[in-house]
Amino acid sequence: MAVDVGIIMGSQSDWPTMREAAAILDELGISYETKIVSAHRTPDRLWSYGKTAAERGLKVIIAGAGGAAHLPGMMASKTRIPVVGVPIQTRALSGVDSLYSIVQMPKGFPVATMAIGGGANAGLMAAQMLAVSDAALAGRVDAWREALSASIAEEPTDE
Ligand code: RP5
Repeated sequence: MAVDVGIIMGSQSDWPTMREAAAILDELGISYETKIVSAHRTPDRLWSYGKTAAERGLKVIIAGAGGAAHLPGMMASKTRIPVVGVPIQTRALSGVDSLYSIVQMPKGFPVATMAIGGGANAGLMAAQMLAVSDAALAGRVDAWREALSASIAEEPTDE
């Protein structure tokens, strides 16, 4: 069964960040799969995932990695399916290493890079991409955004 979004990550340890993307997709009723695909530890898995992504019907790939975070960029080099990159926060360098590894792609192979730890926004970015050609989803995304705006108090309180 084809799913719209592939959520991939370099390690099990990335899941706490990446499940925030999954939670948004759940909220918005978007189908997805989750896989551990490491650029360094499972390069053959990366290659075959990228090679088959389009024919399997994936429409967006959300890729999270930390440290020497080559997964999003390598995936972008292997498939024309848009890749949303999530730099994972790291202990040694706070995720700046991840961010720099993901964001500076050469012309021709872009990765839409989120903030460090930006799993939720990656889910929203994927949803907004899909909503361009899905009116029902567009309505759900608009409602999600309106609910968030409505939840913001007009004035601060002491509590
Ligand atoms: C990267 O190395 C992963 O994306 C992860 O963020 C980082 C550390 O991985 P583990 O040592 O926790 O498996 O490949």
